[in-house]
Amino acid sequence: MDDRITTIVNDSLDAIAGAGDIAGLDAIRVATLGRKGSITLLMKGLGTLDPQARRQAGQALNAAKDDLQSAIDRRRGELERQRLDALLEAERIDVTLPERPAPGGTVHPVSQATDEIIAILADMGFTVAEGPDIEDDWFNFGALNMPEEHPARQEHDTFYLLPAAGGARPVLRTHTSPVQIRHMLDNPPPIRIIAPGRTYRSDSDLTHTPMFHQVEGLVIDRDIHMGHLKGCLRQFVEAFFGVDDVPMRFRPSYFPFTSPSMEVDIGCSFSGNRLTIGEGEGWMEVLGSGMVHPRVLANGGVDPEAWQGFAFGLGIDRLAMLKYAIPDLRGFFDADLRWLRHYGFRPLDVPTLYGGLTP
Ligand code: 2NL
Repeated sequence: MDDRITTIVNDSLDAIAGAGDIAGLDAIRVATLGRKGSITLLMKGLGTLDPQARRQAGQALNAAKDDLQSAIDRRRGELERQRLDALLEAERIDVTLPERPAPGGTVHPVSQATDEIIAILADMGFTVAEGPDIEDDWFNFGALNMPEEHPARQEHDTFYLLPAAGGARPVLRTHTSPVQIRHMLDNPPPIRIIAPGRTYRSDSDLTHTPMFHQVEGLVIDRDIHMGHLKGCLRQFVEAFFGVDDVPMRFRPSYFPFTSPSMEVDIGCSFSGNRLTIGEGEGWMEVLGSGMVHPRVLANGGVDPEAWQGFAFGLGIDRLAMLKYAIPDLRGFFDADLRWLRHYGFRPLDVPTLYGGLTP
C-alpha cells in the first residue's frame, strides 16, 4: 500500500511541477483527488483492511492528500502570476510616447449662439420642435395668414423648387414658423415650444445671406397675454446678453401671423467702433413678436375662442454678431479657417446655465 501511495505522490508531484496551465493542473487534481481519483479510490478501499493496517494506510493517504493539495495550490499560484506577468508585458504602456495633439476644430459661433439660446429657453420650460427645410406653400405661407396674393410674400424672397407631379410647388422654408404649425396640428394645447433651424431667402448683401438661422418661440394657453410675452422676452434677452435691467422698447409693428405685433429693441451705445449692449442712448432691434393671430391658431387646429398665445422670432446669426462683436456677416459661411479659429469656440466649452454662457 505504502509503495503505491509513494508512487502516486511522486508521479503526481512531477506532473504538477510540469503543468503548463491551469486546465492541465486541474486535470491532475481530478485524476488524484477527484471523486474517482487514484487517492480517493484508495481511501474508499480502506474498509477492507484490518484495523492496524487501516490506521497506517489512512495516515499515509491523508498525508499524501495534503501534500498533493498544497503542491497543486502552489503551482496554481505560480501559473496565475505567470499569466498576469505575460498580460502586463503585452499591455505595457509607453509613457514616453508624445501626447496626442490637441483637437484642431472649433465650434462655430452660430452653433454656440444656438446652443446658448436653447439652454436659456429650455430652462424657461420650452422644448425644441423640428421640421423639414423643404416645405409646402401652405405650411410656410397659407397657414400663417399669408394667402397667395399677400404682399408680405414678396418680402420673403422665396426659393421655389420644381413643382411636383400634382402641381404643388415646394419652397425652402423662409422662416421656422411652419414647424410650429405642424406642431400645433400634432399636439393639443397648452404648447410651449421653440423651433431653431436653417431658413432660406434669396437675398445676399452685407447684412443678408441666402441661408440664415432662426429661432421662433410659441406659447399657447388659456389666458396668455402680452405681459407674459414681455416678461419672457426680457428674461431671455437679459440671460443671453448677460446684463440686468436692460432697457427694452416694444415698438408696434406688423406681421401677418400676429396681432398685435411688436418689434423689440434693447438699449445700447456706440462709441467709436464698439457696441455696448444694455446701456446708452441707442437702440438695437433684436426680436419680432406678437400675439398669435386667431386665424393662425385655427389653421393649427387650435380653437381661438378657447386659447390664445404669443410668438416671437429672432435671427441667430444677427444675435451672434451682436454678442460676439463680429462685424461682417459674410465671414459666417465662408469656411475660412482663419476666421473660424479667430471667432470659434473651444469644443468643450458647452454652454449651460449652471456652467455659464459665454461672457
Ligand atoms: C422676426 C419676426 C416673428 C413669429 C415670428 C409666429 C409663428 C406662429 C404664429 C405666430 Cl406659428 N407667429 N412667429 C411671430 C412674430 C414674429 O418673427 O423678425 N423674425 C426674425
